Amino acid sequence: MRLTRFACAAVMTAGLPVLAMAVDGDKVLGDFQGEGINGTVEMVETASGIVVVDVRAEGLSEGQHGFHVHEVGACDSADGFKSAKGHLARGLEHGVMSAGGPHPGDMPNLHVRSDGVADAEFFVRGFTLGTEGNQRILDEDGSAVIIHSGADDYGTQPSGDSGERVACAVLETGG
Ligand SMILES: [Cu+2]
Repeated sequence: MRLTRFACAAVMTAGLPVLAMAVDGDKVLGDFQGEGINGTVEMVETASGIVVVDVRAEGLSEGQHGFHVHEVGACDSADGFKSAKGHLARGLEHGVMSAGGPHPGDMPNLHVRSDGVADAEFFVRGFTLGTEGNQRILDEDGSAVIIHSGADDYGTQPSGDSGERVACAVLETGG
């Protein structure tokens, strides 16, 4: 039985009321590492099975950046984050444009404006934070989230022609 509830709180910021929404459920968290890049990613699985992804990162170049869950929970900048291995694929093809796709770990491009900040929240149906099933990301060797240098074209194999890996976050279970 998965514990899920929604909690909302009105927060006063600079005199403006801001509705801060916290989603409770199975959760994983990660801190990005990368040259001059800082940020966090949080994923919460809701009662519907949809995962809410909340990502914020700074120090990125302007433009679109491929954003995926990769197979192994290891981020080593010395090897260009190759230690995270390929996409969490589970026998599927990469990209929403592929008939045999997408990979469970495929997510939308992050859009970054001139201030170098990516700040996004979106829903994912492709993977689960549970420990069973073919679409689980919390398997024996963990998983990592990678931000790429360029845009994912959502079709080219195996990673959407999205370029080098510029940031990496190992996913860890959180409270
Ligand atoms: Cu990737």
